[in-house]
Amino acid sequence: MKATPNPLRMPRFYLALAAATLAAGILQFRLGLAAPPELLFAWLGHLLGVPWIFNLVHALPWGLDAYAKYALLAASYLIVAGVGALFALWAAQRPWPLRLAAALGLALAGTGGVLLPLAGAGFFGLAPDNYAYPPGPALLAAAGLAALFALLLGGAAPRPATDAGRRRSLKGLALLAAAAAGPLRLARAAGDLWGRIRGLSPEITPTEDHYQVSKNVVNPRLRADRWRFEIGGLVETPLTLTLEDLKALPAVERPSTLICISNPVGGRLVGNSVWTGVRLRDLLERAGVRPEATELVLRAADNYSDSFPLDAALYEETILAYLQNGEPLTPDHGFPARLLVPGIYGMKNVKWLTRIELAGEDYRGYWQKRGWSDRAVVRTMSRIDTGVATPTGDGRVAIGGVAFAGRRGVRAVEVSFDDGRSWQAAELKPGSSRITWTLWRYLWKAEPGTYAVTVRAVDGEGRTQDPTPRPPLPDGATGYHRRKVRVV
Ligand SMILES: Nc1nc2c(c(=O)[nH]1)N[C@H]1C(S)=C(S)[C@@H](COP(=O)(O)O)O[C@H]1N2
Ligand SMILES: [Mo]
Repeated sequence: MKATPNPLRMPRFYLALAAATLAAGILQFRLGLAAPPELLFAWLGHLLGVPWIFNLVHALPWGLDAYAKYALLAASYLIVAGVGALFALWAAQRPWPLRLAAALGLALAGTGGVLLPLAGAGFFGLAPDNYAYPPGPALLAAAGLAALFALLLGGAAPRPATDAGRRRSLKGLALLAAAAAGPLRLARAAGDLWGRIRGLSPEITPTEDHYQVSKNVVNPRLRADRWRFEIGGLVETPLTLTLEDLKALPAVERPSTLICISNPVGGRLVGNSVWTGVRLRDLLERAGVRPEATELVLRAADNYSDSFPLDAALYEETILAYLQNGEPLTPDHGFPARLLVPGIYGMKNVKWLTRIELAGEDYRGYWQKRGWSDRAVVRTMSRIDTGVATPTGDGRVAIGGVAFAGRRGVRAVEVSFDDGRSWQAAELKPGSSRITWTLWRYLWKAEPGTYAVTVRAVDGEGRTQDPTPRPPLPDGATGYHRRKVRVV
């Protein structure tokens, strides 16, 4: 009897795994088809509940919380690979028709036979109407993947991996890691003091540094030529616009600050970009809002939905934006168009927007059904950006950060070196608007050492930031940011 070849030592096995993973990735990233692992994690999330996930993610140190989703995605691909490996162990010795049949069965059972009906029944915490899982393409894709996998897998005699081969793949991995590390930041050129304070956020956040949040493990990628935007519900004339139509309308351009309701005190889920788009009230005027309408329901291509009151829609600053910092929106920031409603937390700034409905009653959106605030008015926040003070050249040192108060504007920022017993006024960078954050700095003559600094802001209505520590869920975090700052 022949010795059983170990598939783990067959180059074809790894080729098959790589091909399957690549194909699954293409399906997910290009076609927006959810892979079974995404459903699995959506289901785990549903079981755990939002507060749990939230606490777990925010317990991660060193800013890793921002990458939690990618870790999940990586884990889900490992699961795909693991199932594939088990199958491979079994299949290596079988004739190819059997191999193919088994692979097809596995793939169809995984996607079509088990997961699709469960997803459709809302089993993954995804109501059927808020999750698009097109069965046709998904089944075809699963079958294609399985066939590829089964065909690539079999036949070849085991060939022991050589050291040279192993070294090659290590080198490949290192190259991949280097590429993933991304472009090196250019050192900030020395300029005026605002620009020289090390660690201080720039006034305008470059798009690649702007935080991203969405409910999706993998975000939708929409085609500009197929995108349609509709206004319906309680209007006189329902409206449908293409991207071209939208771009042909008079546009406004202005910086505006976006903050996620899940941003913890001192957190980085806040950014300030220049957005260009069409005033929502101009669009609503064209459609003719009926007097019974009180609320807007916004729907997006990822089957996300949210709502806000009609008066917020009529703010002069509320726009349907298609440019961020002068460039078309990136896919992750909502290409081709997203809503910006200043003063209301990020979740109501719907990305990949496809439809707005005027309604006469309150509507609970995706996050409201999961326990988050419905009013979602931005609370006053302030943050210390600098971990090390910057010498100013005249014997003093400078620290700084940002402060934001939704649509109320920032009137003052104060810092304390004695845990809030006494407060000193910080300087505000001139030129910020009511709907953007304000950069602040504080200069003093300091001996080398470590200082515990606390910051607080006063909003445009004269109200001091809320000092009570509260977690982000359900209404947004409160409490003062306190941070150790070194003077060297
Ligand atoms: N369609 C859609 N829009 C969405 C979301 C989403 O998951 N789907 N997430 C919201 C949340 S919670 C936030 S904080 C903002 C983040 O926008 P950004 O990624 O451009 O910073 O988008 C909002 N818009
Ligand atoms: Mo958010």
